Amino acid sequence: FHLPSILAYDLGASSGRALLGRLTDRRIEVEEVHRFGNDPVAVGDRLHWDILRLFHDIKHGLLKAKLAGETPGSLAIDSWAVDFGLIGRGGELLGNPYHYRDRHTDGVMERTTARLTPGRIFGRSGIQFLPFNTIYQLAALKEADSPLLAQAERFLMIPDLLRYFLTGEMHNEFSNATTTQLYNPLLGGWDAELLGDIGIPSSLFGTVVQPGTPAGRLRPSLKEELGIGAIPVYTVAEHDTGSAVAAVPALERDFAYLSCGTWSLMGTEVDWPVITDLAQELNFTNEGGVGGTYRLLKNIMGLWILQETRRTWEKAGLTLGFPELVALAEQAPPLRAFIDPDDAMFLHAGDMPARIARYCERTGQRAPGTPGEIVRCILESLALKYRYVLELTERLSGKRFGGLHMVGGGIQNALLCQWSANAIGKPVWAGPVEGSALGNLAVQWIAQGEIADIWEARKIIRESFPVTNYEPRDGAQWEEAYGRFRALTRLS
Ligand code: LFR
Repeated sequence: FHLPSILAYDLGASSGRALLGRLTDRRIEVEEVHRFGNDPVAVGDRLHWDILRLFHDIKHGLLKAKLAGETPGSLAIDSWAVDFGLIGRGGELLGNPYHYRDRHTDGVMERTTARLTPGRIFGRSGIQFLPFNTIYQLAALKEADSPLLAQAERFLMIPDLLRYFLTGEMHNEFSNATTTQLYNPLLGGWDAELLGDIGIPSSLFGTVVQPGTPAGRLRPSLKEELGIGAIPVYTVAEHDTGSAVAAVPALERDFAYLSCGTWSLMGTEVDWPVITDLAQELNFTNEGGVGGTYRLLKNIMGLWILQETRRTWEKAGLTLGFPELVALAEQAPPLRAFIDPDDAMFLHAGDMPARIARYCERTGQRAPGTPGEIVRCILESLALKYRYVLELTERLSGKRFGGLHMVGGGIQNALLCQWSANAIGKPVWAGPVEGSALGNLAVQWIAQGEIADIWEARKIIRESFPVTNYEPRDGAQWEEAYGRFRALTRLS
């Protein structure tokens, strides 16, 4: 006898995956049944997610599982945070969801915080100030007198929306809800006052359900279309970072993590949000997680800068894969020029090599010229930023970390892992790669009583997947570089 497989969809900003997971004798095995691109579409002045194509690929994953002879016992979806769709009369999606990198929020955070004060927003939500937070996206629609908003009856975040397409049921999931900056962890629900402040009706927002809640079954039309059964659908930590942190194979309670993908999310897990003046000043966030935990963390721009650099070169006819780019970086001279990856100039899509050159000019550095030098500059700057944010995490949490757990697709870049260890002067423990999908599977198993809690899940994940150890090297050089990085980036 063994348990049926279950299915996790993990949608990232650049690709989506469907993974079948099987739990046998306290070991997890996974099999990727479908991998698909996630290509946002620019149209007019707007940037949208191609939500129907994503739904198509979710269905396609089910079909491929069926053709492989599998009938998943359940499924769940996680994705990036903050973005949403609005549902109108009759249950139809109004318009195409905006991409969080769309420019319609330009200036909105500044105007909103000037009016409400940062203290009010952070005090009520515990969430870091990022210009694309849902609160500013909704305020932007309100300012623009959006007809979509006028017609809206329900607000669903991306996984809520895709789950609704699958089941016909609407639920707002907790981990993602917290990222809106409109959820109040102290009240345990949507913050009606903040919603009132930005002129958005509370009636759009449903009851918030915890990760690991049964949330319906595949709707009849879909069963018919795909020729499959009424598979149960669960909520999990539908914010991908929440799922990734649930899968960190830590054995100790006080651990530091870095979820490494398009974004780099670094911090620690806490039992209760840290809503203090210092947290606000350092712009840390408290995102809701699994089993009542919170993620005290900070967003770092991450591999996005490298992804956009690669796209820029590709458009110019220079097509290089990530392994080739990393190999070129390794050959370039070390620790020359640095950027602050979190400078606002790197947030939007565009010509990153040109922006890096501009940043270097502005800060009196010789700009990197060759592709190898540019990639080296990006990766070293990320590693140095990790050191800075790790120090802030220790300061804010009062914890001391013996090393750093790295999870997510970015850890396939061994050079970045090694340089991160060098920069922080502590070991990096890298693994697993499919952090979010594993956290997604684990929460489904917890909900079904197969795994006791996230601590047991972490132990099982540790025993099921390899973790690569990177010991710090070249301490003196990195120490000197960190001093220069701090001075250049004028970080307090
Ligand atoms: C990572 C992530 C981050 C969130 C960003 C935008 O994939 O979910 O946690 O800040 O995407 O939604």
